Order: sequence, then structure tokens, then C-alpha cells
Amino acid sequence: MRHISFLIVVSLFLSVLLSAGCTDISNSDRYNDYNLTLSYDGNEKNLTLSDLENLPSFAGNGYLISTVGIRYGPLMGRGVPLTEVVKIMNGINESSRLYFYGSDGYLWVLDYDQIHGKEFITFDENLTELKDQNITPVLMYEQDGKQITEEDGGPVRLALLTEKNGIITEGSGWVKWISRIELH
Ligand SMILES: Nc1nc2c(c(=O)[nH]1)N[C@H]1C(S)=C(S)[C@@H](COP(=O)(O)O)O[C@H]1N2
Ligand SMILES: [Mo]
Repeated sequence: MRHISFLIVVSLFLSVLLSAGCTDISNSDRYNDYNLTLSYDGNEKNLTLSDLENLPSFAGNGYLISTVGIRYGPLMGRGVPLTEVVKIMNGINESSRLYFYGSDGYLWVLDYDQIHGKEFITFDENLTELKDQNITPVLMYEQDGKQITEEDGGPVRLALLTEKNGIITEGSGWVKWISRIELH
């Protein structure tokens, strides 16, 4: 009897240890195994999270509103400007579009002007539309100084950042869990 309870205690202890270990491993795996595919002119190039972190970055303010009016932010984001990403894809022209895919299959498309930060719909905090705001769209890998949580769309999320604060952008462009970008 003593042996049996000892075994139960040991196996309980082991299973707690293992499951704790697994959560840690699977969480950091999401970042270590992260792979972004760039598809352009018949080529495919894969980038890791550290590849992205080693590219030129932009840090700025982010603030989004969902279609049902939920606000996320204000936040500080850092990421690779899309103008840097398209350099890796051998550049773009005025009829180019970028297709951003989330790992859940979500798709959002930006045209040439938007890749350069123009023609986004923006609002102030009273939701009055603001014209001609400069946006810097980035592949965001850091939010408020930390890696982005899975819930917030990490490891990498498309973010519409601004130098000024208090500028609200539409949430639909903030593609979570970016896994693939195609140039069309
Ligand atoms: N991958 C992915 N990204 C996404 C979405 C999605 O369904 N999948 N929803 C978008 C929309 S419509 C909004 S408003 C914001 C916030 O959505 P949430 O409230 O579902 O987080 O994320 C955007 N990014
Ligand atoms: Mo939305």
C-alpha cells in the first residue's frame, strides 16, 4: 500500500513537472519556430523572427478599433516597415499589391499607396475622421517593449503605426499571426 501511494505521488509530481515544462516549450517554440514566407516573382524566401529583428525597424504609436467598436490601445509597437520588406522582394511598382495571410487563413490586401503609408482611414479619439495622416505600416514583432502574445497576434502582426499619438486606425488591417506575404 505504501508503495502504491508513493508511486501515485511520484507520478503526480512527474505529470505536473512535465505539463509545466510543455507549456514553456510550446510558448517559446512559437517564437523559435516562427517562419514567415515571402512570395514574389516566382520566388519564396523564408524569414525567422531574428531575421526580422535584424532588419531596420520603426517604433511608433498604435491604436485600433474593431468593426464593432472595441478599442485596442494605445500601444507602442516596433517592427519592420513594409518599405523595407518590399526591398527584399526586389521592389514594387504602382500597380503592386501585397497579400497578407494570417495562420488562421485571414487575408488582407494593401495597395502601393498604403504600403507607403497613404490612404488609410484614420480617426481621432472622438472617432472624427482625420485626413492625410502619415501611417507607417510595419511587421510588428514587439508591443509595449515585449514580444507580442499569441492573443495579441504574435509572434508577428501587421500594425499601422504613427509618430503622433491618439490616431486610431481600422482593426481589419492589423493582421494577426502573419505567416505569408505575397506580392501580386
Ligand atoms: N489573422 C487574423 N487577423 C485579424 C483578424 C482575424 O480574424 N484573423 N481580424 C481582424 C479584425 S476584423 C480586427 S477588428 C482586429 C481585431 O480583431 P479581434 O477583436 O478579433 O482581435 O484584428 C484583425 N486581424
Ligand atoms: Mo474587425
